[in-house]
Amino acid sequence: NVLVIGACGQLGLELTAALRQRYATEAVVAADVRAPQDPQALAGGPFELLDVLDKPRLDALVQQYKPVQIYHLAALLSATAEKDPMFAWKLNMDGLLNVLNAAVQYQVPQVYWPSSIAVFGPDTPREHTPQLTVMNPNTVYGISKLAGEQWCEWYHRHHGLDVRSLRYPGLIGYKSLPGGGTTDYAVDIYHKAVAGQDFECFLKPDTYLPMMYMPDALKATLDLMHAPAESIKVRTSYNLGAMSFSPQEIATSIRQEMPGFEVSYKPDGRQAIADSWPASIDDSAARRDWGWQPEFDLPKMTHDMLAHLREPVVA
Ligand code: VAH
Repeated sequence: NVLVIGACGQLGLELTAALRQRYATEAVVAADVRAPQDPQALAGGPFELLDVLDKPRLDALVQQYKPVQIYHLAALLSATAEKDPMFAWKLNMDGLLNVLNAAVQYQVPQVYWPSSIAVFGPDTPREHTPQLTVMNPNTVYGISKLAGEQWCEWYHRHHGLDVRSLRYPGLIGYKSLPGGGTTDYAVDIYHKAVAGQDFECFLKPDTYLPMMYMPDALKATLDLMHAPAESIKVRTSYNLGAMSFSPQEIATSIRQEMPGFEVSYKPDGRQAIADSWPASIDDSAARRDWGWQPEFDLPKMTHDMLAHLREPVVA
């Protein structure tokens, strides 16, 4: 069995579907603190209500399903976390520690936990940000991800736990609506374009951020988790890149297919978060250790996103 915690989130919905394709649907247990909004989203496979802060409930599920892998995705993202720092720290940190302890206690062979480019801060080199560099995150989310990376490395060193992690860039997919992320303008912009609405962007037009199309993020996650343990040299979290673009570049790529699409810019508090993050990532360690290679660039992603969002919703 495989247990996905936070299965109803932006990444969770897609990763659960990808895991159910790769293994048997029945073998992938989706868990989240609330049932999915769209009952169809996780249909067909087992679903369990789980608040990852409820350690006895987590332990009971781990003992019941005896997972060979746990994907722990539940967290508050950057913008949301800034609005509720103490709960964000509790969920992001205690949630991770509950999972790491359960994995050691019940000998779970592998754990996956997502980190983020948010672990970098304003004094980190912004172009081709290295795997090892200055890291002074100034968001609650970034602080929790940096601390979480160090805990993962500690559990690997002290308990031999095979926990693996990726520093995701902004992730863009068509299966879920934008969440509380600073990069989520790049999800919302496609929904507005397909709905024939103009888009008001909460970042400046020339704000470059590292981004990745969801299929690439899913491929990277499964490639990492299936690489031989001896090839994994980074036990904090791997830098992972695919492309970087600005709001005006993604708007231009959409206009190639939708000429009349208009975008206005009204930066808000999320601009400061975006300005503290890198503009591009050096992911040579991931390419060296387990053969990382992205497939989607901006034109290819835009074409695929618009095609999927235009598909009539299957009733
Ligand atoms: C966020 N989408 O914006 C997430 C991600 C790198 C960004 O961590 O918070």
